Amino acid sequence: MTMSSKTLCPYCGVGCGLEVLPAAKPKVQDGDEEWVVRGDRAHPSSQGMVCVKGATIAESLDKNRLLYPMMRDRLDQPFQQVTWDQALDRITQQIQSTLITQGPEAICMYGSGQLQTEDYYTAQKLLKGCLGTNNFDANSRLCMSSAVAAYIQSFGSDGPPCCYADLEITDCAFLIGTNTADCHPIVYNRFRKYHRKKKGKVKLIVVDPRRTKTAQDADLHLAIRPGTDITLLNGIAHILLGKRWIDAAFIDECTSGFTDYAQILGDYPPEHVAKVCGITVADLKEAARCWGLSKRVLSLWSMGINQSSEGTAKARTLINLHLITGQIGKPGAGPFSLTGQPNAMGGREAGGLSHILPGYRLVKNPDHRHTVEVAWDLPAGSINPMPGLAAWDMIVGLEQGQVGVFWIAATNPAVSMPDIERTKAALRASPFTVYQDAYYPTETADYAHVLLPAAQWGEKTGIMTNSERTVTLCPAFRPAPGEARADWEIFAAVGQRLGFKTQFAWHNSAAVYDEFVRLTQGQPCDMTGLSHDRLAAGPIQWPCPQQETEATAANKYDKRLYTDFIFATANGRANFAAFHEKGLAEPPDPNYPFVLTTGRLYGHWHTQTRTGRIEKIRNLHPEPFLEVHPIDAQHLEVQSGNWVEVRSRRGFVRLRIKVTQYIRKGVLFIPMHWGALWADQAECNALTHSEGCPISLQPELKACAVQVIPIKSPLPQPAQPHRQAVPTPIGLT
Ligand SMILES: Nc1nc2c(c(=O)[nH]1)N[C@H]1C(S)=C(S)[C@@H](COP(=O)(O)OP(=O)(O)OC[C@H]3O[C@@H](n4cnc5c(=O)[nH]c(N)nc54)[C@H](O)[C@@H]3O)O[C@H]1N2
Ligand SMILES: Nc1nc2c(c(=O)[nH]1)N[C@H]1C(S)=C(S)[C@@H](COP(=O)(O)OP(=O)(O)OC[C@H]3O[C@@H](n4cnc5c(=O)[nH]c(N)nc54)[C@H](O)[C@@H]3O)O[C@H]1N2
Ligand code: SF4
Ligand SMILES: [Mo]
Repeated sequence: MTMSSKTLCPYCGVGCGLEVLPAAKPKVQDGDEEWVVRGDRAHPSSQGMVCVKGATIAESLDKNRLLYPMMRDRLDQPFQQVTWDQALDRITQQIQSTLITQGPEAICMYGSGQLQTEDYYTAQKLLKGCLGTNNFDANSRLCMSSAVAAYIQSFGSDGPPCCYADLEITDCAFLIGTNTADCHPIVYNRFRKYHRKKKGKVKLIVVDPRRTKTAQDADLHLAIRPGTDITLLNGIAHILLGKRWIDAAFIDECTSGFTDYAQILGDYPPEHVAKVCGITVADLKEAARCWGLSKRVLSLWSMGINQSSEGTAKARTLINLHLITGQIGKPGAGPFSLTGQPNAMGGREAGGLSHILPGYRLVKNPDHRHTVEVAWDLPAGSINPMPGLAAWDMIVGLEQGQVGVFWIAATNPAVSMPDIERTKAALRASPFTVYQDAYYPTETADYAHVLLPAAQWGEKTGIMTNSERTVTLCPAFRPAPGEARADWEIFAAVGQRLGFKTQFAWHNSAAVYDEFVRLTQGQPCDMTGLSHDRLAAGPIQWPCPQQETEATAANKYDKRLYTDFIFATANGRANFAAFHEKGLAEPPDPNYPFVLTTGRLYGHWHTQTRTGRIEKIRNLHPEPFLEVHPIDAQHLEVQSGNWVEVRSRRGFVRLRIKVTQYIRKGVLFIPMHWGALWADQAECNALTHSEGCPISLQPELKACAVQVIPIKSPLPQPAQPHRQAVPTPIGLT
């Protein structure tokens, strides 16, 4: 009998340990569950817990998989099944001809925090090293890039400084722009148990325009107007400064820029702040009191902060509160950005955005480029000194005919990008799109010239790092279906065909990982003590330098960064930032009077490629909807269940409404999970815009201006089962 395998859940950035066993009952038909999944009690991050997504993952593994490479010349043609050699030759030729006609800048790859570290690393070597273009970006640009930019600017380096153990020792958890209960359920469970046990003694503050499941448990819920976070945070700091609830010694010895910051705080008296944010002065003061008087304050944040036209400024302004109070580098305290995807952290380590390089290095830094070029055995100057195109800039590049090869892996941009009609038009204009995914159909497959079947979780061996820097080996426990291959193998095969034989000579992913960790030596994310072999014995948290191999054998999983209060900046001090709020990129006006926000539901994962194929989860969230406050519903003369059309300047959707007290008046919410494959005209990104943060280039997916029009005749078919039937491509049997 096959033994159980220990691995990591391939959904969210909590990174729960899973144990996978072969099912006792034999498989009767395709799609039947072959595997039993349960929580791994030995995993330090999750301690045996799992949520509904992790628990049901096995049901999706064999449904609607992409099995063979397929190709076509034009998007209006059907796909033809081809061999791997044919597909890889075609891609190689297109890269070679594009290099000649348009140069390296016309080659783009758009990847994902769902790739494993080895996949990410191989792609960086291919694009940034061998091809000489930094045009590798990932869906993390829509997700984590504001947090990355804020950490780099405030502390001198990326890297969340906290760990999950902090959830169980803090005196005050400040959750801002995060619906942790639904989106990081096991992180939330760990805190909630502790919060209940310490009733009254430990505070939970939640800042969110919606009264989410997370906000419902809060001691204090600040339901601020969308986009007013900076005003709120500066308002809290104003009170802290006034009351002298600050750590003057820490400010003096460990930070820079306090004077400028203190000066702008003068503009944030409580009455003004309460008015702008739409909260009471008493609640604002209570929040400041918790920050000022709690011994340990831990803040958690995710998309309500990052997905904003001032995302970096928001995150830095939150970090300011930790600096002014000295709440960092000690147990139970610090600014903790929760990563969304299972290996968004690994992507950052491997250099998986267009401005960074492996080992937390920067494209713009000549020493960093040199180190990487030497490690890759490439001539000096191979790596371009300028950052490449960020996610949305690739769409603009397609529109302008500047892209000759667009290679997409492990993401579904025809649903998840902002301003989706514009995105789709750009994809239609692409001369050559390669789409590498595990499933078929997906919305993005419609826009591909070449489809490459990817082996997914459980079918390839690789590494993922979770939000608290814990690194887990995810071994293959089942064969890949059809001809699917690991992403890194596909990238390496193209690299070899392009003539880079020695650069891509690895025989397995363990060798890829060994090469990658060498590039982390001496960096904040030093992982030179890690290898597949070592991680086979269990997960390990970084930093883990080679010389610490013995010490980390007794790893307690509560490593923190900056415990010596020396930061990764040139002078060792953390930087304050002085930002005023600029407001939403598209504020409401008389024509478009509502602010629409978008986000997630507990059961579904993003664009439903997996969760839409799991019955239990479909039953949990059967169809898309629009949340409306009762007063707004009254003005619109609509009730729960009525149909409405929601329009922005870019597009429209048609949905049923759900009237709820749990949203601010004037604010609406649509879940992001329903793309064209799963419902008619319910894609929330038909409405969103592409304006982003000027520093992190992360789009403001959390707010756009819309109008609502009741419609009389209900539309046919939201999530219809017929949509899940797979159209059989020509040549596929
Ligand atoms: N169930 C489930 N879990 C997931 C995922 C999933 O698809 N499904 N995806 C994973 C990924 S990749 C990510 S990035 C994370 C995202 O995790 P979260 O960030 O927790 O999820 P979201 O629902 O996108 O947004 C969080 C909250 O931001 C609030 N918000 C909107 N505008 C503002 C604002 O201006 N200020 C403040 N303070 N709050 C605002 C919204 O009301 C929403 O409740 O979840 C991860 N976990
Ligand atoms: N309006 C709005 N839009 C949003 C957001 C929002 O809050 N609001 N959130 C944004 C954020 S934070 C994120 S992270 C994105 C997520 O958006 P996407 O990345 O587009 O969403 P997923 O559905 O997770 O797509 C992942 C794809 O990878 C495939 N896959 C899984 N494993 C593998 C593998 O090992 N190899 C390969 N090659 N493929 C694999 C899956 O089949 C799936 O098609 O959406 C963004 N878009
Ligand atoms: S909390 Fe996240 S990592 Fe844990 S089981 Fe759920 S989806 Fe998977
Ligand atoms: Mo994300």
